[in-house]
Amino acid sequence: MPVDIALPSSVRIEPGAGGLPRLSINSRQGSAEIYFHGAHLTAWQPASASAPVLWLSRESVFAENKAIRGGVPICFPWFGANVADPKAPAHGFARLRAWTLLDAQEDATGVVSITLGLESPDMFQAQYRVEIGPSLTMQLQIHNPAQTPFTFEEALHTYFAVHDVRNVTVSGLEDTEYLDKVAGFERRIQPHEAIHFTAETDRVYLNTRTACVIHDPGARRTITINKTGSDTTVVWNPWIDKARAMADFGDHEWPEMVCVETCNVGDYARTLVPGESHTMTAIISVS
Ligand code: TA6
Repeated sequence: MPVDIALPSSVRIEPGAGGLPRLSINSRQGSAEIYFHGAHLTAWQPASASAPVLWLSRESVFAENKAIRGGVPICFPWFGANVADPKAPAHGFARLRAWTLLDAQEDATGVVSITLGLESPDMFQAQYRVEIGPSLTMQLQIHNPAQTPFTFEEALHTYFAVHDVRNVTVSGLEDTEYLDKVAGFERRIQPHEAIHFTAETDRVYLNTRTACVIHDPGARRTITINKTGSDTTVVWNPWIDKARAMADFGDHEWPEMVCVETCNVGDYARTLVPGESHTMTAIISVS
């Protein structure tokens, strides 16, 4: 992976799993790993945390033709199946491409900012900035360099590590409408209570800009997901059967994770006129 960017001492490029090159970040603010493959953040642990915040499957494949299972897959320029092309990869191709390192900085307090880019000249330019500090900021900016409008879906499909999802709740989406993928995308309303997990859960919450909080009493921590530039939030746990059906997901791993995904999907896809840009940001903090 040729890189002509000067790296701060806290940032190294090294061979990762499967020999895929990755950025390894270790500063006084914490540690992280980002693969060039998919600009895929696979690990983050702030100095204040006693355990990793992101979940990564022990069965994940690390190969150029496969998405990494866990961390933060970037779903772009579509989410889920591509209705126009059933043979196209689920969740778009951005997580299957090698991104380019555009910048790496460390500030006086040890906060490290990494910027990676991906472009398809006549379609889009994507820049992804990851800031590793006391909190984690992930910022996906999409620019339309073409002469025609560009419509896309996007998701930061974040897998969070939890002690046991059966004892976890997610607040912030009370009274919010959602599409229930487990029930054929039926439209439902979240009651005035936090989400709790008793079976496969796969929901697209609509028209919501609120912060979500993962309450994880087993790990004695809460994880807060603030967001800007995002109108939908996906919440997912595969539970037993779906976990067993995925080769790159351990049969017994499903209690260890929950996805809370910052996104713009479905009716909330974005359209950029020529020359326009859009930024979606997720800010993750642990307490
Ligand atoms: O975000 C939830 C979801 O759309 C689920 O339906 C499930 O398919 C998950 O994404 C993982 O998708 P992947 O293509 O990464 O296996």
